Amino acid sequence: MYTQSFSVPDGEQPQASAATSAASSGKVKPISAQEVALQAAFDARIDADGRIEPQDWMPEAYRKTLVRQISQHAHSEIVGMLPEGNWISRAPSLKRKAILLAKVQDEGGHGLYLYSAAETLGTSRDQMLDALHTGRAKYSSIFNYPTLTWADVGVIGWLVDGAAIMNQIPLCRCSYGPYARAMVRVCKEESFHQRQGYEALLVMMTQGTQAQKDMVQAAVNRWWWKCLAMFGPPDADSPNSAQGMRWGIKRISNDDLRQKFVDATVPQAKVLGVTLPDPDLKWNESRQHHDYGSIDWDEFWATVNGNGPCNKERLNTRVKAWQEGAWVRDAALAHSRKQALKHHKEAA
Ligand code: BYC
Repeated sequence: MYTQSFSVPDGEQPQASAATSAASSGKVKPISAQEVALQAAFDARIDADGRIEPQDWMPEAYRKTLVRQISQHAHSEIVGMLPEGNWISRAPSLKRKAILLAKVQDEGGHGLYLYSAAETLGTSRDQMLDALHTGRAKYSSIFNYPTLTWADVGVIGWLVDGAAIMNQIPLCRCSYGPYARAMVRVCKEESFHQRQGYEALLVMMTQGTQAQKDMVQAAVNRWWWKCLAMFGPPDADSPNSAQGMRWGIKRISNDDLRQKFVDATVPQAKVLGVTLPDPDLKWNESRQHHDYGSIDWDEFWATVNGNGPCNKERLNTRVKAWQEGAWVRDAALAHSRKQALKHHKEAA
């Protein structure tokens, strides 16, 4: 049984649970037999690894967790357009420019699928974007670092998208239907993103000048540790993991995904001819995994909490785009009102 409703991380009281709920007055309010039955049906479906759909009853804590995770994921996609967008006008060839344009556009599309999935939980897109613009919502730490050279674009594809795929493949089996279905398409596109990044780096490493090879290595050095941190805090310090796993939202823990990513990336780095910047990185025969060094969690939390190198720039860019796009939203709404009126008149 998943009587998880009492463990909402921020202490907010769920609206319904399988037991009793404490009202703010301090009195214990018994919940109805109907609510108990609904919770039991929900738990049974989760136990059976079934899907929860928008019209189904769900505990408020489950809904809230999904809105948090899906909206943060959506924000990450649209903020994630910025570091690479920085290089569209400076891509080294028409081919690279076309590929990068398509990739950045895909990220925008991912944001839209994900906002739509979150909207099915009863939160509006305006509410979610307001949370982003006012700094109340998180987005992935990784997008608060600058893209200093063209090699950063390749490394983002290889490592950042590689980490994203590792994290997102299990989300295709998430218990919430709209999120799981959105992730199927997102993962297909992420796979193309990862390959284009790897291929761009491979060309530089096999056909490039020494200066280009050095540029790739420098970019790998800058991004490697940030990519490991992207999977989130260690399991022991991850307040949301246990509950997310019990609900079938998360399927593999932060540390296990990080380990899978390291194991998958080491042979790719070898083929590429780059060194991963970790003297402690080595194969551990008894664990059948690679050991790796310590991640700087202080730096991670500083970045998550708004003090990374590009946090302010990223947020200001999003707020400016939202403000400058107001006329487009107004025009689209006016057009849709006109269309509705026209159809109404034609039907009359
Ligand atoms: N950055 O208890 P935990 C992409 C927060 S898009 C910032 O482990 P949870 C791409 C976490 O939110 C990549 N914050 O949480 C796009 C929580 O804070 P709150 C985005 C992080 O939810 C464009 C607190 O730390 N992917 O790849 O169980 C171009 C404690 O963590 C981070 C997704 O969003 C972080 N890295 O697990 C290219 C995937 N890590 O919310 C590429 C969906 C943790 O309690 N999300 N935090 O205030 C997830 O899988 C999970 O939400 C996470 C965190 C693994 C990220």
